[in-house]
Amino acid sequence: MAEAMQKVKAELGEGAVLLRTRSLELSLDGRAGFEITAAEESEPVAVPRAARAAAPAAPAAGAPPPPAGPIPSGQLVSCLVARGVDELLARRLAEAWQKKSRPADAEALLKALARLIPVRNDLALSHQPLVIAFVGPTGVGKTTTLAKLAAQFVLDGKMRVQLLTADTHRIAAVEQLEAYARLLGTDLRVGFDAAEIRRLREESEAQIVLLDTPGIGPMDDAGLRGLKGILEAARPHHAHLCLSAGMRTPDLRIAAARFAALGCDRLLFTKLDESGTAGQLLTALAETQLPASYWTCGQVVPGDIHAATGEGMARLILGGFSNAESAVATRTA
Ligand SMILES: Nc1nc2c(ncn2[C@@H]2O[C@H](COP(=O)(O)OP(=O)(O)OP(=O)(O)O)[C@@H](O)[C@H]2O)c(=O)[nH]1
Ligand SMILES: [Mg+2]
Repeated sequence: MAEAMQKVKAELGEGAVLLRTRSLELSLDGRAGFEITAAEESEPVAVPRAARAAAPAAPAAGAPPPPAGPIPSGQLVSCLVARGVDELLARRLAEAWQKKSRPADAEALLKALARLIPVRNDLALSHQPLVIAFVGPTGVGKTTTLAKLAAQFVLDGKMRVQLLTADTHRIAAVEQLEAYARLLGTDLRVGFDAAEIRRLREESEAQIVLLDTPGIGPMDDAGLRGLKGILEAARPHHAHLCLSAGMRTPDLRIAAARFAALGCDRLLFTKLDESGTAGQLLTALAETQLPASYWTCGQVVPGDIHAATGEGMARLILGGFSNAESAVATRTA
């Protein structure tokens, strides 16, 4: 992969951006290989996404369009609830906004919501190695998201990246990460218990270590205790609690509370492309009081990820995924 990236950079320049990587079982000369799709930096990464957003199938089913013009105060709560915001929270927000001002127009609402959403995606770079953990319920996209960020660090080329996994329970979990490590040309270490994770962290000569953890059901007390032990051993500087936008609000609330108690410092929202609404994410933000770090919107590594901003999150919530995506695409184009 590193060699391939050198070729890509030689062809497209230092700013080359990886759009998609795909393992090929067999290449024409009979050896296994992989296919890379890359673009020059001046070609916005958002181009394929913008194209997708414009396709009729792309908008998540049921996503209401962004509100336009003034929203009558009597409809503010139902407008938020239709976008997935928990009713109690919607009432509290509507009351607070109505005290302040005239009928909320869509743009004012967007700005007010953006100010309410804490975001954080800085890195504590003074630490070496800087350890970043990805935790959360099963199947939310922890490993894929880790791979997206690892690819970005590798492409950036400024830091030596190592992958570390504590997920040795699920069948093929290590193989999944091995495939990414091979593609990215990074080191992968596997820790079978907390003691090994501690040792591997201490021995690491990387500048940044991305730690994958096993998916745990939020009601699985023993699993959560095991995860706590892993996190205590790994002492991550940042721990992204990954939550899927497809989770039901009551489940989001429980998962947010139980995982945040393990010491996560950021919320990372996944699968926005699969969810008709995003207002439910406010419940996780309100429950934990943690900032949002990133949101993901597809399976493409490393393309389908955005750093969270207050405005981006507010657009997601008020206008749905396709609206927020095209806003990002317009700005980067
Ligand atoms: N549509 C969509 N799919 C995603 C996204 N992120 C991950 N996936 C897919 O979700 C599935 C599970 O992803 P993983 O990264 O293995 O999830 P995980 O949380 O590591 O799973 P466990 O380790 O089993 O708990 C895979 O098919 C991913 O390609 C996303 O943002 N959107
Ligand atoms: Mg995983």
